[in-house]
Order: sequence, then C-alpha cells, then structure tokens
Amino acid sequence: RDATRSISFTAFHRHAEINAYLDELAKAYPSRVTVQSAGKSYENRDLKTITISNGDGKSGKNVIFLDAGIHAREWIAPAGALYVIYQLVENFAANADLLKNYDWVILPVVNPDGYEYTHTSSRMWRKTRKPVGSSCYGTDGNRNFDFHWGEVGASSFSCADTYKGTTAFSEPETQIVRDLLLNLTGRGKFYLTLHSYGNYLLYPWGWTSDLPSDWRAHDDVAQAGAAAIQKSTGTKYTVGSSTNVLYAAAGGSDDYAFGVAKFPVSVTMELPAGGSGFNPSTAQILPFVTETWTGIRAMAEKVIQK
Ligand code: ING
Ligand code: ZN
Repeated sequence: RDATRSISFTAFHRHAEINAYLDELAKAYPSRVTVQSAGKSYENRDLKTITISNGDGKSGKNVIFLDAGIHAREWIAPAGALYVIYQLVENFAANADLLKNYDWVILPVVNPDGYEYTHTSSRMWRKTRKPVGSSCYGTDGNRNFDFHWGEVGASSFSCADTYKGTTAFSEPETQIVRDLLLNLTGRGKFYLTLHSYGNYLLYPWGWTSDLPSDWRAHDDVAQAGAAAIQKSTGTKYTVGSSTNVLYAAAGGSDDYAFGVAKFPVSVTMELPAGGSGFNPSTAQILPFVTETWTGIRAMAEKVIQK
C-alpha cells in the first residue's frame, strides 16, 4: 500500500501550514524525525528544520542538507522540499537506503517573510523583508553570503531585486543558513538548494568562471540527477557551473557551502516553470515535485556511493 500523505501537492501551502506539517511528522514519527526552530526571520517567523534519520539511534552520521525558498516567489521550490520530506518520512520503507548511513536535514522555507508576502501582497517578490534605509525593503538572500560577497552579479542599490545587503550576512535568514552549514562541516557531504526556474543543475563557482579543481565531484552528482530525470519524464536539465551555464553571481549559498562550510558537493537546482515562470498551476505541482524527487534521489544515491 502507498504511504498516506498528510500534506497535499495540489496547492501551494502557507508558511504556517508547512511548519504545522513538520510538527505533525515529529509527533507521528518520534523515533525518526526531529523538528527544531533554527531561529527567527526578521518578522519573527520560525525557520524550522526537520532532521530525518532511520531511527537506529546512531549519531554523527554523514548529512545531506537541503533548503528551499530563499527566493520568495519560487513557490515550486518549497513544494519540492516538502515532497522530499514526505518521501523520506511517510514513504520511509521505499527510501530506507537513503537513510542507512546518512541523516537528512531540511529547511523547506529559508525566507518565510518574503514567501508570505508573495501570498498576501506581491506575487513576484524575491527578497527578504527587512527594510533597508527608509525607502526600500529586502535583500537578495542568494547574494548575501560571505564568500567573495558583492564581487559580481549583485546590486548595491537597495531597491534592486539582486541587492547584496548592507553587509554580508546582514539578514537573520542567511545567518541561520550559515550557522546550520558551519555546524555540519565535516559531516555535511551534499548541499542542495532548490530554486526556480529554468531546469538547471548548477554548481560552483558563481563568483568566477574558473571551475573548482574538483568540479568533477559536483558534475558526477548533477549529471546523475539530470540523467535520471530525462529517463523518467524526458525533461532536460542543463548541468554546469553557475557562471558558465547561467550567469555570474557572488554571495550565493552554494558557493558558501562548498567554499567555506566545506561540503564536498554543492548544487543549486532550478526547477521547471511549466510555461508559467514562477507560477506553475496547482495541477503542475505533483508532476513537477515527483520529477524533481527522481533527480534528487539519483543525486543522493551518487553521493552516498562515494
Ligand atoms: N537563480 C539563481 C540566482 O540566485 C544562481 C541562480 C545560483 C546564480 C547560484 C549563481 C549562483 O540568481 C534564481 N532563479 O534565483
Ligand atoms: Zn532563486
């Protein structure tokens, strides 16, 4: 029998519903699930992480860290993270191989203030919501990490969508991701961050067109994801370094995870648009997140094999 799903993939859920789903899983599966607040957003929302294990009680395992929703309008990304959580927790029996020697830590909404703002006020908002000076709001979280911060592809103009922030880690939300990543240095073997849109599997660097010396480690994993997706649905993903296949942008979380927190594999996944940019129809959610899971599963298998 199929696992029962206690969250739907026929709607985009509000942040409070997402946090409630995590709490419900912690209650229903206490031996395999831990939910914690990693800190609060500028507007005081809890950034909850879910740590998923196989319940064997062993600590200090390797970790796969997944986040989504650093950009507010990219709604399919948190939906994708929720589907991963659903698979690993509620469909555990089919995915136990992914949890044997690894724990997963998932932060499904990095930027809840922006995410809520796209639901209530302005669908195309991208940034956080902390005011900058007196006239503009928000910083681009994916330009705010302290690794070659502000060197390329980021704006110094506080009203711009790619505003880098007043300083690196000016935002409570990026500080939270920083601390989660740094706490996992050594154990953290794979960092994956979900965005939309465009069907890309991107790896470092975003700050330079040079490739890291061990770019093949990232490429092997990303290519495995792209191949699995193409095999399952025919959807094509473009694989390469952010600078070389998309555009240069410094201060991204993937460069930080690899360059500073020393995750040996770090990937940004740009989910599909479905012909409607940041706003896929609700009927497209389940097909998209299912396909995305196929790719994530294949990437995780590759990491675990290494
Ligand atoms: N795209 C990413 C962005 O932050 C990216 C692409 C990721 C560029 C990492 C450089 C480094 O612009 C979206 N859709 O946000
Ligand atoms: Zn994005």
